[in-house]
Amino acid sequence: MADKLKEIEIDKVTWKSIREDGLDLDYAVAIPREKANILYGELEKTLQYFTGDLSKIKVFGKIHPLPRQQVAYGDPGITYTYSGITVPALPWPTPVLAIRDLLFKLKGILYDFVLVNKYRNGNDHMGEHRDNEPELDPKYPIASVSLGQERVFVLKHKDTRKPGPNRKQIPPG
Ligand SMILES: O=C(O)CCC(=O)C(=O)O
Repeated sequence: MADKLKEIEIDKVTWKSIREDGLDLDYAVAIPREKANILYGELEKTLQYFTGDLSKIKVFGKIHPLPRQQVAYGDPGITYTYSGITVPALPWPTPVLAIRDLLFKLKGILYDFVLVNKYRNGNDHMGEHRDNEPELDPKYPIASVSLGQERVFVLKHKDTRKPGPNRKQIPPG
């Protein structure tokens, strides 16, 4: 697999960008479909998702099962805390390292941690969140690699929750 991703000619990857207030996003289809499918199959064979307490989150003091499968990999000793759980970074599996290497070639950043989310079906999801945990270094961009079926990725300005002309109280009736 690593060889397959190494074949990608990074100079030929076409990037697009969105720059808005509070948003600085570059995106591309960097992994051609055939390679992406092979990589997905390899990940399916290799990854084992967290179970037990590591597959639950705490929201407003209540424990809920995660509405997706999750596992984390990274350099030794790294942990990541969010929504009331602390997940340990397991040692990098080969196909995940191949993605890390590709990101290094594309962006010159050697990532030290990844949280893998698997959405088993259309009901699995990720809730609104800000990725502002203290472990995340704001100097480095978050990289997101999406494999499998097409899914909707929604980006919202943090102020959309504030009161404003588009937010009105609706009386009952
Ligand atoms: O699965 C995705 O692409 C979203 C992941 C995400 O937003 C996160 O893990 O913080």
